[in-house]
Amino acid sequence: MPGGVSSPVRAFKSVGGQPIVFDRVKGPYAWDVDGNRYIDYVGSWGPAICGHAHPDVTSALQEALEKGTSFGAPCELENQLAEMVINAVPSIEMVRFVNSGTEACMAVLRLMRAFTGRDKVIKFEGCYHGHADMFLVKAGSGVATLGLPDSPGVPRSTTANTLTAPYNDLEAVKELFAENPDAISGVILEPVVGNAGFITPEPGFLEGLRELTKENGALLVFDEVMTGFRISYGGAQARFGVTPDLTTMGKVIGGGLPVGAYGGKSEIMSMVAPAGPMYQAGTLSGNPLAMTAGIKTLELLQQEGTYERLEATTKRLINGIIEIAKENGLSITGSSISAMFGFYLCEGPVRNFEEAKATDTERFGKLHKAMLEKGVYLAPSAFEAGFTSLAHTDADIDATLKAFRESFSAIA
Ligand code: KE4
Repeated sequence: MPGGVSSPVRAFKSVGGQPIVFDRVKGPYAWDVDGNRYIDYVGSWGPAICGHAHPDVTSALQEALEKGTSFGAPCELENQLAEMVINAVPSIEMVRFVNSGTEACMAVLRLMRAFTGRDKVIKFEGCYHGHADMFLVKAGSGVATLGLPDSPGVPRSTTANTLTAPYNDLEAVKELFAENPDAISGVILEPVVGNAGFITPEPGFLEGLRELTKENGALLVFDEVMTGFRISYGGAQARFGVTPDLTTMGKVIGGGLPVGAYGGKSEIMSMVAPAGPMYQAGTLSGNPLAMTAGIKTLELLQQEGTYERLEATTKRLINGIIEIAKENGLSITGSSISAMFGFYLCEGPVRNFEEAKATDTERFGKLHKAMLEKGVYLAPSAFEAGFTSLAHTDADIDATLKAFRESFSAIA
């Protein structure tokens, strides 16, 4: 297996050392094959928002297993999850399930182009929309981590239609529209960036993009693969009150099984085959196991007080991290929204990918290793976000901050 992993960021390339091989996960914890326990702030990169292996999810899966794992035919469960997504996400009137966030973003780009008849798309430096060719331009996540601003094997012709702008820079987007009149199908972005570290939208940025796309007959697309059902039950769009035309989702809506989705206005989504001419398909899309895990996870998230709890837990964590780093004389800037957080080992503010690159990646590598030795598992890259869950208790946060105190003083 290339690099010994199934996904590059897991290889610890940017933090050094050997990756930890997991044996099992439960609640906020992961155990490696040597039996060491870690408090986990990756949560499988987002799906484990209710805690790993939640008993309600695993028992529902055991029941569903008896009825088979994949039908390749319509089943009630996909309609049930579709209804939950439609009822939760302001932009979504119709939704199509796929098997990963990458698939969802690939399909949504094809749909943007099909609906507008225009080929160009605007993305932002440091945002990651999966590994499809046309998005591998100044992408975030593992591409940033591995310093691969573009990837070999991606023809220039494919990325010629991908325009980029710095995150939080409305003027740059305005210029791109002026330079490419009637040629841009739309703008796609992470409404809260989790793939260049953690970057929040400046006040007015999302609203400005909503206006700019409308003025230019282009579509606004929120890639909520990471933020969906995490920033709030209705995603970042509900929390910030800005409704895009299309939305992609993944991670949480699969509850740990492979699910991606794209959805939006019926007028646009009805272009998707077989309702319309835009082709997209998938053998395992909407399979009953993945739908069951998604349904159960969203049911758990509907419980009273869920997002207040996630907000409080994560705020206490990030505020503690910043305070302790400063006590040790380290430069740090960081923030959190609901169950997502991030920090950079540099002076703030960090409003875009360029400013994020000021982070001290070498010192982050030392911190990551020190935290591992103290039983805390942080994302193995300075250009990823951190994830909390309903399973992280106050005691877990206290233990984590204790580990940060010891580690920051060791690396200061
Ligand atoms: P997947 O194809 O990995 O399911 O989703 C791609 C994707 C699309 N959009 C956003 C905003 C995403 O965050 C992702 C995937 N996120 C990374 C974490 N940075 C997945 C982890 C990995 O690549 O192993």
